[in-house]
Amino acid sequence: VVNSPERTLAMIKPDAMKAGKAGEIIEKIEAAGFVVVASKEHSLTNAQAAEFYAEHEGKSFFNELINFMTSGPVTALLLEKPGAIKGWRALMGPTNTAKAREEAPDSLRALFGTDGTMNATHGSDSFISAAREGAFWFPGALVQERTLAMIKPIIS
Ligand code: DGI
Repeated sequence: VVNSPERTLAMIKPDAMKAGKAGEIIEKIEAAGFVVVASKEHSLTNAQAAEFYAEHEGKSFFNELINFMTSGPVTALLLEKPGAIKGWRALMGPTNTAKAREEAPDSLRALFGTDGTMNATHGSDSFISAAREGAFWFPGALVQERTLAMIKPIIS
C-alpha cells in the first residue's frame, strides 16, 4: 500500500490565480512528482464555498474565508502520487503565510501566499477529506483507487 498511488484534492486559490501564478505552481507540482489527473477552473458561489468549508462554519475567520474564496476563479486539481495527501500538504507548507516563510521558505505558501487567510493553495488534510473534496469538484471521478485495499484489513 505504501507505494500505491493516492489522490488528493488541491486548489490554487484566488490570490495566486490573480497574481498569474497558476502555471508556475502547476510546474512545481509536476516537478515534485505529482500527476495532474484532472483540473477545473471555476468561480465558487457563496453557497459552494460555504459547503466546501462547512467544517469552519461559525469560526471567527469563516466570513473572511468565504469572501476570499469567492473573490475570483480558483483552479481545482486532482493530484496523484504515492502518499499524495501528506506529500501535497508538505509541498504547500504551513497554513499561515508568515509561518510558512519562517518554517518552510521553499513551500508554495511561502512563495505564493499573501497572509493568514489568503494562502495561495488548498490541500485535503486526510483520506476522508480527499474523498469528499474530490467528489465536490470532480463528481464521478475515481478519487481513491486504494479505498478497497485500505478498508480490507479493517473489515476482514
Ligand atoms: O487546511 P488548511 O487550509 O491549511 O487550514 P484550515 O483547514 O484549518 O483552514 C482553512 C483556511 O481557512 C486556511 O487555508 C486559511 C483560513 N484560516 C484558517 N485558520 C485561520 C484562517 N484564517 C484566518 N484569518 N485566521 C485563522 O486562524
